[in-house]
Amino acid sequence: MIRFNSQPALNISFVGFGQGGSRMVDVFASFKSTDGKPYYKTYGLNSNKNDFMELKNIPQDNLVSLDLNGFGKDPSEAIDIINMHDESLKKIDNLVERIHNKDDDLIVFCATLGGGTGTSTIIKTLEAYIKKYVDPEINQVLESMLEKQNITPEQFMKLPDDKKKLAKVKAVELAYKLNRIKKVGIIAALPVRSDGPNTLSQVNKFTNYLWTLSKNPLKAIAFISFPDNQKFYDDWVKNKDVLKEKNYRDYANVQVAEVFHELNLGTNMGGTDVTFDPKDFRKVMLEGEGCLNINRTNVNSSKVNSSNDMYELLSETFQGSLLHDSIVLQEMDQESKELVHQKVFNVGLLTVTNDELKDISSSYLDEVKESLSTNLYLNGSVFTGHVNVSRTSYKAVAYTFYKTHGLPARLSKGLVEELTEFRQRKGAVKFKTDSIEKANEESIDLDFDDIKETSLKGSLGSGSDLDFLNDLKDEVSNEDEENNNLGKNDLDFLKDLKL
Ligand SMILES: Nc1nc2c(ncn2[C@@H]2O[C@H](COP(=O)(O)OP(=O)(O)OP(=O)(O)O)[C@@H](O)[C@H]2O)c(=O)[nH]1
Ligand SMILES: [Mg+2]
Repeated sequence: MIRFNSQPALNISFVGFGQGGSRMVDVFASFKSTDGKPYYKTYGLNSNKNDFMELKNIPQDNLVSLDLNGFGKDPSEAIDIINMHDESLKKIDNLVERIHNKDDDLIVFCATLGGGTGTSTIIKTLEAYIKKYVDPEINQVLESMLEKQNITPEQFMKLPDDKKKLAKVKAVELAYKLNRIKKVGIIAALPVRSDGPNTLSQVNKFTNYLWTLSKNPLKAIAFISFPDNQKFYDDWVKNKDVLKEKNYRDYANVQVAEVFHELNLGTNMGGTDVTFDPKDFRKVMLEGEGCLNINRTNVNSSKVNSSNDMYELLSETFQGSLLHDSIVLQEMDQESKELVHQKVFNVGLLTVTNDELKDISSSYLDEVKESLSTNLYLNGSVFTGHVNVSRTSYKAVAYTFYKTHGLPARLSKGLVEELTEFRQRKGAVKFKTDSIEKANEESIDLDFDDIKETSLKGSLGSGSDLDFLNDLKDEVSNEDEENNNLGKNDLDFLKDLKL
């Protein structure tokens, strides 16, 4: 890990759900400044106390146990049980109150999807958080915006739906700018293929739901990141002789935590006009919505002789992803033969070299920026920065990070496809196992498009209580947001529509 000599650009609390999520947060909790102070506030939630035994760094007082007996890797059932269990709901509410504090810029929820506890509680906690700290703020801000425009609540209610939604989006933007809303980021790891069709099918549903929520500006979700355990597993198996982590899970947790931490410190180095401005880091992480794509690559310093070499390094880095399959941003539509683009929000580019390379011109930053602005469907700006570190670092490193409405390939078609392939492979064998047949049945009519526009009603679990899905009713479509200028906070546009 590169140890940047700086403080975090963003103050963040990390909350881990289930065993995997808590272990991931335990790595964030291990990062300490030279005076021994942790960089982050960290919390963990699990179904029973024993599950906390292997954690070393999250403060004991910040570990919440639902005192239930685990959920046997079944998130749908877990949701149903929690919904019926007042004690658990109360504990989740208390946790929500604890993690919301005025010093933070961001709260990040972490879970490794597929287990019962992590998958269900990340969703229950997110919903409780939005209900308590997001919805009321939006409503209050909206009320005062309407008051200023002399629009009564009754008049507002009579307006067309799309105008009401747009007014709400503007209220969210203003509430965020007034620092009345703290956004939540989500890190939701995807399971390995060998977790089997039942898990993949369940995770498919839950990622659908999280993805739909994440793209809805009214939910104030800063980003969602989908680290892929399959990728870490494959990497780990290939390199295990040289890696210090004893299994792919630890390797995954370290990869995820380190790159977030490096970005948070590396973008706050200050000093010269080429260093990254922490306010810009804030913009990349907190503005816009969607899937956060981070990449980091490096070359040996001896391979870098010119600004052009850095240009190559940075451009290549932008094409890939560190934590999952790459995300396709431009694709030829086979029918129309037109290039179709994924929406990309603010982009961050950061390079790090050692002192020996300090005379290389930083013009490559401008050149990569120019090329991205020309070629991408950008819904924001490109922010750049460069840092010199001491001679002891022998690598030149490039980081790229941005949010997009595109998804990692495995998620966009993979989880469902993997399941179908699994069924085909097993097709010759007569299956009697209910769980597999059920998994197939549930996923058979799912298509990638479902991830974008599905209404999830009734698709999670046994469906005895799906109240928590009701919020989806007021989902704001991408078009509303796209066709309007979110920079303006006033509601002038409503005046003409007043009834
Ligand atoms: N990246 C990563 N994945 C993990 C880790 N621990 C478990 N997993 C994976 O995460 C998925 C869910 O497992 P857990 O987190 O143990 O499950 P849980 O949320 O505690 O839920 P239950 O034990 O079923 O109640 C499985 O696919 C595991 O292989 C971890 O430390 N890191
Ligand atoms: Mg567990």
